[in-house]
Amino acid sequence: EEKARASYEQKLKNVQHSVSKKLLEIALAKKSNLIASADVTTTQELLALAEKVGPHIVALKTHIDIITDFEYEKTIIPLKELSAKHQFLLMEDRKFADIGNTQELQFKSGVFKITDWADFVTSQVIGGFESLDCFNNVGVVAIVGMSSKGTLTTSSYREEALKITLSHPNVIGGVSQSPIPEEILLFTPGVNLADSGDGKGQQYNTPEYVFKTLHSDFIIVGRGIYKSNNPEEAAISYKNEGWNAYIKSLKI
Ligand code: 5IU
Repeated sequence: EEKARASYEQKLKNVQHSVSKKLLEIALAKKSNLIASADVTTTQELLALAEKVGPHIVALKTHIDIITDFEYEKTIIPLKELSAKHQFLLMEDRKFADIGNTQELQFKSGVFKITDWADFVTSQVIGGFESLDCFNNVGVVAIVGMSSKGTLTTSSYREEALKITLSHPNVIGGVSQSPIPEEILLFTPGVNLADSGDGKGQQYNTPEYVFKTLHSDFIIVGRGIYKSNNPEEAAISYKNEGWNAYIKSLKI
């Protein structure tokens, strides 16, 4: 069952998409496979978190529609500056789930104008292959499997979702709690060192488990970092745990 995983260097040689390359380059440069999920609700908290954890992460994952006081100029412009200053990418976890035309409007219009600032976005693939065509200026992380209790992403759903994930040129990887083919990147949320769940259906694993068993490429950590008394220290500890677990998983 246990087999050595592909290294970031090996993946870097094989990936085609520019966003996949950037993520792997940042991972190697920072010795980090950590994506911080910034599930905070004000611009001030978002920017403060980005400033603190920025140096230690490969990407900051946002839910931009939960920011109460969102203003493009006050929220996005400084966030972009922090991403350049600390060298991390912006991952908007929008989880698009509609027909292509509607997803395109949600991606390009409204107040958020995700197309103008996100480096990569998450999308369901339930709308079929062509629903992903509109994301041709960013990378897409396809939702293959969810971390929550009772999710409908059964093995037969995941198998079909993977067909789209592997064949669409805009897709750089998948979110899943199961292993996926090595040619794309695996992003795994539901990672926490202190808790096993949140009482609302979330289920947590450790970095050790996700690298060893799933051969994940990137761990996504939300409350483990932003709810911590010291988010910077927490980010450093998830970064180190994640990196050590990755190194170990190379040697199995
Ligand atoms: N997220 C999950 N599980 C999933 C998918 C997305 O937790 O299967 I798809 C998101 C939700 C939240 C973050 O933004 O990842 C995890 O946050 P916590 O570490 O606070 O649970």
